[in-house]
Amino acid sequence: MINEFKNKIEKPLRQTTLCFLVKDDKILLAMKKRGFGKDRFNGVGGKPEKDESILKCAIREVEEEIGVKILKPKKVAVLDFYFPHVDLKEDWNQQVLVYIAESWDGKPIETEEMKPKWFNKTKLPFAKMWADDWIWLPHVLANKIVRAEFAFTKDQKIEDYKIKVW
Ligand code: 6U4
Repeated sequence: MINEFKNKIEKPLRQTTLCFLVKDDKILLAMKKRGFGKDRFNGVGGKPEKDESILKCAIREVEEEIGVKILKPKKVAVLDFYFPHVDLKEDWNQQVLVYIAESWDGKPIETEEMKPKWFNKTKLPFAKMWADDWIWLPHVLANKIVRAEFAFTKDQKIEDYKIKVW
């Protein structure tokens, strides 16, 4: 299923970023207030500006969306998301580079885009998150590296996936 759809996509997936702040047994998620993924808890991120590196994008997005400057973010996962039921022109298919930051300057604040909230790592609100998160996020929180691909149904449930964990 994923391979069949992949063959129809002629250009590389566009990349976006997703960053989680982690402190001891806590992880910071943020409620997305608008745009793609609205009304879900997620890490913080978005798309790069023209000619911006993906790492710079990760740092900028966290600063813009929750007001903190992350220090030494660590890349922990690469996730390809495919939406076979959405017109290619909508450009929903994307490769998300996931980062964890364990140190930062400032205190997370609510902005027009996101409302941050701390959760216990073992009590994540998966019912209010993207349908893929329960599959890969626990590995990342257990200090593993993840490479995965997901295809979504029309109503954004998981249709198919592959995951490799190191
Ligand atoms: P901006 O640039 O912030 O105005 P917006 O439409 O708000 O655009 P976008 O496209 O920049 O959002 O970022 C999408 C965000 O959602 C990225 O942080 C990656 C994340 N994301 C996308 N699909 C996801 C999925 N299936 N599971 C997940 N995060 C996903 O956990």
